[in-house]
Amino acid sequence: MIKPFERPIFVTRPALPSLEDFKNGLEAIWERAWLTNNGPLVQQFQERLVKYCRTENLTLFANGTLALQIALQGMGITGDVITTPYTFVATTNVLFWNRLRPVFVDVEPIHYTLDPDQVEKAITPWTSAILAVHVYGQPCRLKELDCIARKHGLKLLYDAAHAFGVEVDGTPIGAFGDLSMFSFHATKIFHSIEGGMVTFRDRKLHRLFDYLRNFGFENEVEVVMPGTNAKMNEVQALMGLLLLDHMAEMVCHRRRITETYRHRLADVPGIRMAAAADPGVAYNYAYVPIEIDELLFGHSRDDLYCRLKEWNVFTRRYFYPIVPDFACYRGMTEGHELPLARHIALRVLTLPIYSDLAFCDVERICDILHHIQMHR
Ligand code: T4K
Repeated sequence: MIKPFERPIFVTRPALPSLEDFKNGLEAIWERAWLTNNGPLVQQFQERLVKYCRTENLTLFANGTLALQIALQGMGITGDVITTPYTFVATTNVLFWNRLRPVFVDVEPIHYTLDPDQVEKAITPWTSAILAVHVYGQPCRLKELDCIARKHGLKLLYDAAHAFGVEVDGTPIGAFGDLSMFSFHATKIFHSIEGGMVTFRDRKLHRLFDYLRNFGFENEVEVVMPGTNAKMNEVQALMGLLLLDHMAEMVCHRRRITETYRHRLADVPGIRMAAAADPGVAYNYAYVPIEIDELLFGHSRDDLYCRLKEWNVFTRRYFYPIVPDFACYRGMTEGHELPLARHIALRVLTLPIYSDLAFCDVERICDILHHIQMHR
């Protein structure tokens, strides 16, 4: 007899370092009484990330949204930006904040990332950039997007919010395109409570981003451009530093969770796990998306989402609705029908995965899914 969980099982829970280590770090912060404005821990975090990401061209921010918003501004992107409708709304919001026009084109059905063929068809004289998303941490079709961007002289930016730690043929994912943004939000595989980072090709952007995230200050008496405040603080950096040591083991645990789901759900009619990573990709197992086929499963995706709550399992419909269906973006699809993005958004459910999710809990979630399917 399967029982509902005694406590809620959320789609994710933040990874946490040992409280002892965090307290020690806080004590040191207290002694220094240095909390923000490029403090020693932020500098140390930056240095550690330079090694981890294997690039000097990297800037830290208060969160991923501000990181991408400032990146677009700093790179001088104007006009139209071709982007994906299948993402978290922040990807599109940052375009709006830069007075850029999002041109939504459809996604491909394997990893749900921007479809390069659709991108090429949508290019006009007003297009200045492509903003693609490594959805659930799965790399976009990098070579094709790179070719298109070069051929048409467009900037290529990646929202890599989900993709920290991913490598393709031994190259860190942040090395592709002109710039990549990573989110270090508490719900991400790796985090600094809130936080964000960009990695970029053009090293001149370094100084620019430093100005833009710190009011445009050159020194105490000079402001060289109208910047904003998007600095990471010391407590954020402390969390990031402590978790970075555990990155490999966190990825390993998540890989085993994903394999358990894949194995246990293989024979449930109407449930299809999203495709595994392509050969050559070292994946970070950021999310566990499944697709529900209502006819075979016997319940719609939304019905399953509600039923799971009765068992105390809180999955998420990332990403439903698609961005152009939000009130503020409605009517902006201009002839691009987006059938695949809509189809996927109605079928995908992301299952719980996090660092301290026990394997017996994963087994129980699978038992519940079997049970719901059998009692249609
Ligand atoms: N681009 C993409 C593609 C993104 O996915 C995101 C963020 C961004 C850009 C922007 O990056 P940031 O500016 O956030 O750095 C969450 C996150 O808040 C958001 O960061 C993330 N994407 C998005 C996919 O997921 P919500 O609205 O689903 O969060 P929330 O509060 O409902 O949390 C989800 C679950 O996590 C909860 O059911 C419980 C659990 N949780 C959450 C928090 C905050 C905890 O257990 N503890 C916690 O502290 O957006």
